[in-house]
Amino acid sequence: MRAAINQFHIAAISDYFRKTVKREKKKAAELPLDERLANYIIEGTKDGLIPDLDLKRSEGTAPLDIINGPLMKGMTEVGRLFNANELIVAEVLQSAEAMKAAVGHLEQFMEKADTAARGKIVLATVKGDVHDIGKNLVEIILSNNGYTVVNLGIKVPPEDLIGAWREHKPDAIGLSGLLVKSAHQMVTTASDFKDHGVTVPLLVGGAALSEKFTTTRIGPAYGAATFYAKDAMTGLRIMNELMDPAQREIVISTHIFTTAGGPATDAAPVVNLSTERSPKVRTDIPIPSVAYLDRRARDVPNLSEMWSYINPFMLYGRHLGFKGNFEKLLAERDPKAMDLFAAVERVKEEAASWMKARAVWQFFEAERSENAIHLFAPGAAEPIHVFKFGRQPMAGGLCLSDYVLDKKDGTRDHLGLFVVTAGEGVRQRSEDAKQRGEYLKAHAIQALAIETAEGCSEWLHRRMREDWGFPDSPTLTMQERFTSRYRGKRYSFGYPACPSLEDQQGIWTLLRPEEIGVQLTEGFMMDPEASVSALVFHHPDCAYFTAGEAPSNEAPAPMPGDVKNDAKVEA
Ligand code: B1M
Repeated sequence: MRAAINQFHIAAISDYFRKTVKREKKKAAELPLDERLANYIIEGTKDGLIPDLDLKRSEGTAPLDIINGPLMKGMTEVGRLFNANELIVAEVLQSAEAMKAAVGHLEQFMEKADTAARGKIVLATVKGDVHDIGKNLVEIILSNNGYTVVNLGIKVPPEDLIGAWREHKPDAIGLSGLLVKSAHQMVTTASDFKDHGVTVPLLVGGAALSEKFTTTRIGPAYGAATFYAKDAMTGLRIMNELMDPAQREIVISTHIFTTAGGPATDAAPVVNLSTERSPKVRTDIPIPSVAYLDRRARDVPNLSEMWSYINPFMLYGRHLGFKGNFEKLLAERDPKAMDLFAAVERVKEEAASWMKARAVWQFFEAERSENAIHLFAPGAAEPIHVFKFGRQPMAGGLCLSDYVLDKKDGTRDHLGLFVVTAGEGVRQRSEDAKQRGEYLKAHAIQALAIETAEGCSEWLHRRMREDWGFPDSPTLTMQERFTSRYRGKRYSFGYPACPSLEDQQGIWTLLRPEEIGVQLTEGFMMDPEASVSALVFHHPDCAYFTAGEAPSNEAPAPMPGDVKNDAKVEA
C-alpha cells in the first residue's frame, strides 16, 4: 500500500509531537546529572541542557572535564547506537547539534589554553570534484567528537593540500570525492604527498571509492598509512584509533600498502569491436515525431511539483538514513518517520522561498553510425556533434547507438539531451546553517537540493515523453516511474552504459548549460553539485547495461560497474 505523503500527515505529526515530547522530558529529569548530560547528546535535545551544564559547573567540575566526561560519553554512545542501526544519520546530526551547543556554552568558562581537541585533520574534496555533502557530514561528526577539522572545501589541488599540511601540522589528512575520476585523482594526490615528504595517516572516502582501490592503488602511491572510510562514522573510528597511543602503532603498521594493483596488472579494457546493432533491439517500429527541435531553457517554477517527483527512498533513506519503507511507516505514524518528515517539511518551507530548479533541454535529429550517434541541426547534412559509445562485451551486446532507428523515408530519428540543476545558493546556505550549529538543516538542505535535481530529471523526462507523443499511462505510479517503467530510458554520462565523463563536453557544446548556472569543471563534473545531465532515448527496448570501452575514445578511468547504481571503482 503506497500512501502519498499529504496535509493529513502534517496535522497528525503536530498532534504526535505535542504528546511525545512531554513524555520524554518527564523521564530524563529522573536521571542523575551526569547521565542527564549524556542523555541530552544521545537524544539530540537542548531543552534543559544549559541549566544542567551550569549546575555541573557549580559543583566545581571544570568545563573541559564536563566535555571529556559525560558529554563525550554521550557522543560515544551515539556512535555505538548508529553502528547498531538504532540511530539514523538525521538523529546523529541532532546529537552533534546538542554537543555543539554544550561546547559552545562551556567555552566561555574555559582558559584559552584549555582545548578539548583530541587531534586535528585537514579535510578536502579533491581537484576537479565539486561534491561536499559527504565531506561535510564527516566534518560535522569529527568536529563534534573532539577533533579540529580544517575543511579546505572542494576542487582542492594537491599543492594546496600540501600547503595546509605545512601550515596546520594535522594528525591526518582526509580526501573526499564522488566519482571514479576522483578516486584516480586521489592516487595522483597521494603520490604528490609522498614526493613532498607528507607521511601523516591518509583517510579517503567517497561514493565510487572502494577498499580494494584504496589498498591497491592509493595506498601504494602514498607509501604511508592509508585508510578507506566507507562512511563518516568509520572516519571517526579510524581517527579515534590513530589518536589512541595504545592502538596507534598497530593500526598504522597494518595500513601501509606497498604492492600496487592496477595499471601493471590492469586487465586490458574490454573493447567489443562489433558494430552490429544488437538483435535485442527491434528496428520495425515507427519513428515518433517530436513536438519541437529548438533549445528550451526554463526556471521550473513549481518546486512542490518537483518535490512530488522525489524518490522518498533516496531523500529519507539514502541521505537522511531512515531504515525501512518511509512512506508506509509514515502512514502508520512511526515516530522516527514523523520526526524526519517534520524536519524535512521545515527545510522545504524555507527552501520554497529561494531554491531554484532550472532545466535546459533539446531534441536533436539523430542518425546511428555503427557505435556512434550523429546529431544534426534540423535538416542539416553534416552532423553538429558525434557521440561514440562502447558496446557490451558479448555476442549481440548492446550499445546506446542501437536505440537510434535508421532514417525512414527521409525522416531521421531523434535523441533528447538535458541538464537540470537545483544547486544555486545551496552550498552557502548549507554552510551558514552548519556554522550556526544547525547540522540537520545544513545536511537536509544539500540532500533536498540533490534530490530536487533528481526529481527535476524525472519531471523533465516525463515531459519529454509527452512532447515525443508517448505520454505515460494515467495509471503509472510515481514508484513505477522511479524504476523507469515507461517507454524509453535516460542515460547519464559516467554511468555504466556511457562511462566516459569527458563526453559531458559534447552536452555543454550543444546545450550551453552555463546559461542555467551549471559549469563543467576540469574533471568534467558539474558545478553546482546538485546537477544532473542525461541522454534521452525513446526506443521501447531500452535497457540499462554495462558497456565495454568505446573504441577510439581515449580510455576513460577503468569502470567495472553493474547496471544499477552501485558502480564502485576496482583496482
Ligand atoms: Co551520482 N554518481 N552522479 N549523483 N550518484 C554515483 C557516484 C555513481 C557511482 C552512480 C553509478 O554509476 N552507478 C556514478 C559515478 C560513476 C563514475 O564515477 N563514473 C555517478 C554519476 C556518474 C553521476 C553524474 C556524473 C551523472 C550525470 O548527471 N551525468 C552526476 C555528477 C554530478 C555533478 O557532477 N555535479 C551525478 C549526480 C548525482 C546527484 C547530484 C543526483 C546525486 C548526489 C551526489 C552526491 O552525493 N553528492 C548522486 C547520487 C546520490 C549518487 C549515488 C546514488 C549515491 C551517492 C551518495 O550516497 N551520496 C552514487 C551511486 C552509489 O554510490 N551508490 C552515484 C551521499 C553522500 C553523503 O555520500 O559522498 O559517499 P558520500 O560520502 C560518504 C562516504 O563516502 C564517506 O562518508 C560520507 C558520509 O557518510 N566519505 C568520507 C566521503 N568522503 C569522506 C572523507 C573522509 C572520510 C569518509 O575523510 C576523513
